Amino acid sequence: MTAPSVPATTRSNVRLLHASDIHIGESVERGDAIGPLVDAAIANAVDAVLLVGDTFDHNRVATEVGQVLADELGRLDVPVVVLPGNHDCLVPGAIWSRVVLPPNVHVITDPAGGHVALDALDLELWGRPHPSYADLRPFAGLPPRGERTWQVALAHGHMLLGPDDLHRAYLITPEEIAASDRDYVALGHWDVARDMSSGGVTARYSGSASRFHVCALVTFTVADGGERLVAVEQLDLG
Ligand SMILES: [Mn+2]
Repeated sequence: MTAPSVPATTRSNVRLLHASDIHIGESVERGDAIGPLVDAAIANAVDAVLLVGDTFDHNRVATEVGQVLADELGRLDVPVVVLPGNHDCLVPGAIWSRVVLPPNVHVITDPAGGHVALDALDLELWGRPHPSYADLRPFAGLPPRGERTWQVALAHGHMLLGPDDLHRAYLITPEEIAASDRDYVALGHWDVARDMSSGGVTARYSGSASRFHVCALVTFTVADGGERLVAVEQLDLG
């Protein structure tokens, strides 16, 4: 995770909370089940929160339940970037389209992949949301690295680690992570937290915030020499 030149004006430290697979509507029913995650984001003074898919278990979740979750996210005074997963995909009538989102919440909706730029953090995020229940390759169409110092990709899918994975949907390969040229790849879809770094690119499944009560705390630092440093630790939500 090194790069030769970083502008002197760059913020020296950016902290992200990365979570996924909360599955509200299945393992947990209430929209305020996201409360501990919001509390952890506040307690750790993170600069942004990433929700990398399957925040909701299905699109039949009652609008009122979804609104409680949206309102909980509105307690944060930092941006929240949401990538819809295969369970909460963007079909007509999707739960994400039925709630009123607070202004700090950004849902990536472009089926070809969309950017969120957070200028105050000198950070740019890209992700390809699940537009339907059909198969897709989450890294398809990943554009080249952008201009901002910190570049993150969000991807909700299944890591192809061996022949047994070939029949799975939503495949992501270690080669795609290695070639992504991102500072961090925030993964969702697996419930178990797992490091998926490849080819010098830091990548991780955060683990399910509801089933295993974990998430990832990601810290970006610009070293004195100008290198971009990425540190990831697991955060226990209790
Ligand atoms: Mn999933």
